Amino acid sequence: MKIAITGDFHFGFNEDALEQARRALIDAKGKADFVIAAGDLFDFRVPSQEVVHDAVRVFDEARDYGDAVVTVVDGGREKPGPSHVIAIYGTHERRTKGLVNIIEILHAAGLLVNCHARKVFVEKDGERVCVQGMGGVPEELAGRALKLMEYQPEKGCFNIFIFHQSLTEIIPQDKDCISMADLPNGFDLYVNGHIHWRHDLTEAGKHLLIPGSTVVTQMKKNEARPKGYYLFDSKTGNTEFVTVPTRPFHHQEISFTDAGLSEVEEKARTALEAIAESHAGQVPLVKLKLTGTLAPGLSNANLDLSGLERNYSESMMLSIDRQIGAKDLKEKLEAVRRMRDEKKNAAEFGITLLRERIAEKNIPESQLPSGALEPLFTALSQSDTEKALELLEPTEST
Ligand SMILES: [Mn+2]
Repeated sequence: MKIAITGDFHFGFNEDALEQARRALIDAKGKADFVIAAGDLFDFRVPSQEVVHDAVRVFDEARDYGDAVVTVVDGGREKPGPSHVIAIYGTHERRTKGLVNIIEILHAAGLLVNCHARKVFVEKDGERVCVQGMGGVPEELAGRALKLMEYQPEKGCFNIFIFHQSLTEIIPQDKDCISMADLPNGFDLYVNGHIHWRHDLTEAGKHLLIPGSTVVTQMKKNEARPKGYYLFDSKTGNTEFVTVPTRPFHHQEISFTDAGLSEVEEKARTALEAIAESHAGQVPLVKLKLTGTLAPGLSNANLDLSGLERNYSESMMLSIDRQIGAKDLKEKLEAVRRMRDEKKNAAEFGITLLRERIAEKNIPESQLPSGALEPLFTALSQSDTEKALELLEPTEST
């Protein structure tokens, strides 16, 4: 059978999420016999009714992929599966025990099949595929949860295991997560969500596909590769990545050494101009990362790029990451160590950082509430912006 492997739609994240996932699901019609969606189909634990409404329409449109027969084994009983989309919930939809998640609601509504802790069989032309899966859990619990669930492949089937976790093989800096060795043995294919850029790898005899997200959520360099879904053939093992048109994403880094302010602005403008030209008629996502050092005496606070941002506000969705002139990592670590040595608590540390940021912005002392940095910090840390504004503009309060 042909299987479309996708996930991380993040419905509700932005205006692109729904349309780009829909394109993938509709594109797979006529190519795949059924679909696997590996979690994080929604961006929120409790999505708004508008997002749910849009999602219901998409899953309704994507219910039927042809004549493969889906059977769900639930509590020992076999039931016909109402959809060719077989999903799990991810870390974004997961809710605490006793509360119902949106993937389970859609399962109950017959709009998809939630295979978390259920066996799902798909049959066509004498071939049988068995799909099992585990919804997303906190990383530190994943290893134990996998053992407790005692997943076993089914005899006489092509066995697929779906999960939604980080993996040491791909994110080595993630110390709490599982590795390929922790996955249940004996499955013919493993599918993981969670990681937003695609992977096709075989490790310790386990073939793993990670389709990546259908929407850019973090503007990281890794996400600049084309988005889409895997089309996997269970008979031949053939794997193909099918690209789906998505909003273009550019990640560009420009590095400077002892640069003047106009040099930075000019180079940034030239780069943005080239990107805008190459996407005429489109509105690409653009992350411009400025790194390196400014000329002595200049700091990040002297660099005003608001004009540049205004100029390109219509032709792109621009985010400028100003790491230029920033203290190097060594100095930052040193600052943290100093704080620790001085036994400052998190609040004091926060106030110190706020004081430093205010100094960087060149806000005159006279405009600051005297001795009121602590209440200001408290208001900001509690997201009480009204109180914070009141503290910053004491004369306007009546
Ligand atoms: Mn995700």
